[in-house]
Formats: sequence, structure tokens, C-alpha cells
Amino acid sequence: MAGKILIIGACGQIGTELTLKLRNLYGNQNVIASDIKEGSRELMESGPFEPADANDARRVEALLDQYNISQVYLMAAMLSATAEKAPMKAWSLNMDSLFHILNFAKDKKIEKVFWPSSIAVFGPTTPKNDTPQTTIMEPTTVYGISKQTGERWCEYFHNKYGVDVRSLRYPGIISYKTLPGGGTTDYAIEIFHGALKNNGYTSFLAEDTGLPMMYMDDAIKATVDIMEAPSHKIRVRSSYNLSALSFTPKILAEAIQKEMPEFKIAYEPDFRQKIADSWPSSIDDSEARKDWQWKHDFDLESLVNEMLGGVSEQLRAEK
Ligand code: AKB
Repeated sequence: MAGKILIIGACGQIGTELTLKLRNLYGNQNVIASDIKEGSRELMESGPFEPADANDARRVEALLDQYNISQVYLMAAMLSATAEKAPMKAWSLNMDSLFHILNFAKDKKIEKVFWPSSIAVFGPTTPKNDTPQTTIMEPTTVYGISKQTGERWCEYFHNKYGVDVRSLRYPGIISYKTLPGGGTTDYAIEIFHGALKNNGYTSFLAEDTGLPMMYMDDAIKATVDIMEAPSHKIRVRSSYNLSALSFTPKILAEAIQKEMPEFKIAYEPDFRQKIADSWPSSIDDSEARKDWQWKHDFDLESLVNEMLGGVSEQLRAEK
């Protein structure tokens, strides 16, 4: 690798595990973490960290120069539920930060960009099951509108200026190392904390709300794989559909009950129900599987086992 890697938004749910994985693959000193706030001890102690606001183009440019950065992973974003409470702020964070990076890549300051999109690009008029790569997209959340717009700009910068930008439409990502912040799919993480702390959980989504989901290790594998694939294999320059599992709160609760028969679930849907109802239940990701051989490893049973094991260990360590 010619230059180093900069991860913007490195202390968030996906950023944390992505940074650790990339440090493991490419060497601790070659992967620079940055965020507005500090992250976990493991992240802060394993390699360089630079405080930076994703929207501060001058600060980001200074980091590109200081570290001779050739690849940027732009992970900073305001997620669906939080964004509905501050639409303009969400728009500014999600869009301006992307424009800065695309323009740096256009000016050849960086060679390769990863930018995450989401299943939120789809809306109520999209086919709900096995949602195809190319289909109707009329998102109704500000987060979804920002991701849909970002996809169009990524494709534009690739077609017009040859920018090597790669992107995935992440489903709900399930993990225990760092908590997510303000997503609609977060119930599927909270449920494990509820189960292990209180033997129960009240879901903010209704029992039959099916959504596409994925265990963190698969999401990280997909991110590394798409970035390592030869450029000619990346035929989709907006963003790839990406899928592993689909389940409802009821199905997830039953899978937890197999391991913890005393676990109880209740349902009190709130404003996030409407967001979830506007998204697909399952995704057709055959383009990613065909173009760069994407394949997931974790099924529902292994996801539940990993989460119960990981969260229990964390709770033990906190005592
Ligand atoms: C959210 O719920 O907002 C995110 C997402 C699906 O992009 N997890």
C-alpha cells in the first residue's frame, strides 16, 4: 500500500471495529483513526488518533498531508432516528463531509474512498421483499434522502472524474463492542443487553417488523473485500446491495429464548416503527456476490451466540 489509511468517524459502532481490523491487516501505524470524540481504550491505544470534525475540510486536508493518506473511509454520519430530530444538521453532516472527500479524491489528493450507504435509500414504494439492486427509490427519512443523494454523487464523481469510490448499502449491523447511536435497527442490539441485564426487553418495533440485518464481522469483511477488489470488478459505483439475514423482533426473541428460556419480550412501537415500515424486509445482493464474490458467514444462531457471549463478557468486566 503506497500511502496510509484515514478513518473519519473511527469511534462509532462500525468505525471502531473497522479501524481495529485495518490495523491488524495493514499495521497499526498505517491506519489513522479520527473522530470528534475519543473512542474505546483498545482503539486509542492501538495506533494514531487525531481529533477532527468530519465537516472541517481544512482539518481533514491537513491530516491527508501530514500522514500521506491514500485511502479514506468516511464513516461519520447521523443515523435514521436521530436524523429525524435534527434534519438540517443531519443533512449537513452526511452530505458536506462526503463532498469534501470526493473533491479531495477528484484533485488526486487521495486514491480510494469508502463511503457507507444504507437500506434507508429505499422507501415505501420500493418492492419490500428481495429488493433488487436497481429499483424504485423514494426514501422518506432525511437519513435515507442523504444516503440516496450521496450515492448519486459518488457515481457522478466516478463517471465524470474517475474517482475510485466504493460503497455498500449496509443493513442493520449487530455488534457488542461499541454501541450504535440513533438507528432504527438498534433494537436488535438493545435486546441482548436487556436479556442479560433484566431477562426482558421492550421493543420499540412491532413483533412482525422484518428488516435486513448482519453481524458486524460480516459487515467488516464486506468492507475490506470491496476495497481490496480490483477496480474493474466494481461495476456499481453508486452503492451495492448487501445482505446476510432478515428477521423480526419476534424471531430474534425466540432465538434468544432458545438459549435463555426465561427471557421475556414486550412491544411498544414508537416513531421508529414508521421508519422501519418504509424499509425493505429483505435484500437481493446477487450483484455484490457476482462482482466481487461477497459471501456472509453468520446466520441467526451464530449471531445470537456471539452476541450473548460478547455482552455477558462485557457485563462481567464492568462489575
Ligand atoms: C439505522 O437504523 O439508521 C442504520 C441503518 C440501517 O443504516 N442502522
